[in-house]
Amino acid sequence: MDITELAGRLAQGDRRALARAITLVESGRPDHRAAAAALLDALGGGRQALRIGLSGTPGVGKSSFIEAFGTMLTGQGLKVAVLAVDPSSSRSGGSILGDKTRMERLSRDPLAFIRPSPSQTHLGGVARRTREAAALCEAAGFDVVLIETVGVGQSETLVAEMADLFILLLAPAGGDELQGVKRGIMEMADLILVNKADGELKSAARRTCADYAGALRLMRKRARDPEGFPKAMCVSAMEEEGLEAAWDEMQVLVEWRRLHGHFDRRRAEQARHWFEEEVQQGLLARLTADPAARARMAELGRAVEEGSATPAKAAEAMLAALAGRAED
Ligand SMILES: Nc1nc2c(ncn2[C@@H]2O[C@H](COP(=O)(O)OP(=O)(O)OP(=O)(O)O)[C@@H](O)[C@H]2O)c(=O)[nH]1
Ligand SMILES: [Mg+2]
Repeated sequence: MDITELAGRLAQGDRRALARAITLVESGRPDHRAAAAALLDALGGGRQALRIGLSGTPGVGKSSFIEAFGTMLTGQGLKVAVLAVDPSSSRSGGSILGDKTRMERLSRDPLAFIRPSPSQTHLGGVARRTREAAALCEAAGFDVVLIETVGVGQSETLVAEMADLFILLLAPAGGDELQGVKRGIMEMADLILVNKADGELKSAARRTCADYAGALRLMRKRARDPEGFPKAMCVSAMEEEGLEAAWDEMQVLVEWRRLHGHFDRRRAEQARHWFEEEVQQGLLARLTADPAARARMAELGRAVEEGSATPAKAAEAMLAALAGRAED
């Protein structure tokens, strides 16, 4: 299928076209990369979905939450896409699919589209694929794109960089201590949801929620937030409690940001960030894929080892060589 036809079908919301297009952006083959770039270009960036990043440590209830929250949204007639960034290669390809039992309703829902993380180890590659897949879902007419990631390491930052809203999912803590959530991650959150606020865990969830609400109030105010945000709230994915309240808060926040120009500005900044990221990745790829560049790199490396060139001088020569090739 040619790119124009694929773009046309995708824009009509054809799910098979969307699945094919995502497969295309997942491919690392240079000809596929070129086709993917042409496809994204043909689709333009006209349609917007709300991109929601969701992070949380294993077992906190991300899959259960997405199942319940996603089903609530499709119940309102909204089209929901679910993507995942999974940095651990061992689980790749299985993280969402293996969760079919936890997302049983959503995976059968005609208004929902679920796509597992590709089996790629390189986090940068997964990030690009997810960002491009999110753009494809937007073009295909989805209203909400949920991007899930396991809360370990760098992946939250990547997801926050491609989302309009970033949600941190937590479980009720035993004591009154904060759950060792890194400050940097808290600073990215727009909403903290304490899940499992049901049954015996309910009072612990309320305490945890109060602790985090207090911690959030102590943080530096961000220009992109109205009064009272970021917020901490209790939810139960299992009992489907608090989901509508959480959705209401998300909408309040998004409306305010749209009204004050923060929404579009953030998207613009993100686009710029990904452009720079893409150039850097491209340079690195060139460094490893191009035999001439590799040879020059090895040669300069030896010179540095032998002491006949300083690291700074050799690096300068290497970068000049790469820049020269870029102009070819
Ligand atoms: N009580 C209670 N249990 C929940 C709730 N949500 C999820 N669980 C349970 O918590 C466990 C983990 O839920 P998942 O949805 O698989 O969690 P996850 O964050 O997707 O886990 P990973 O995919 O391993 O990272 C399961 O046994 C769920 O039944 C909830 O709202 N209340
Ligand atoms: Mg899961």
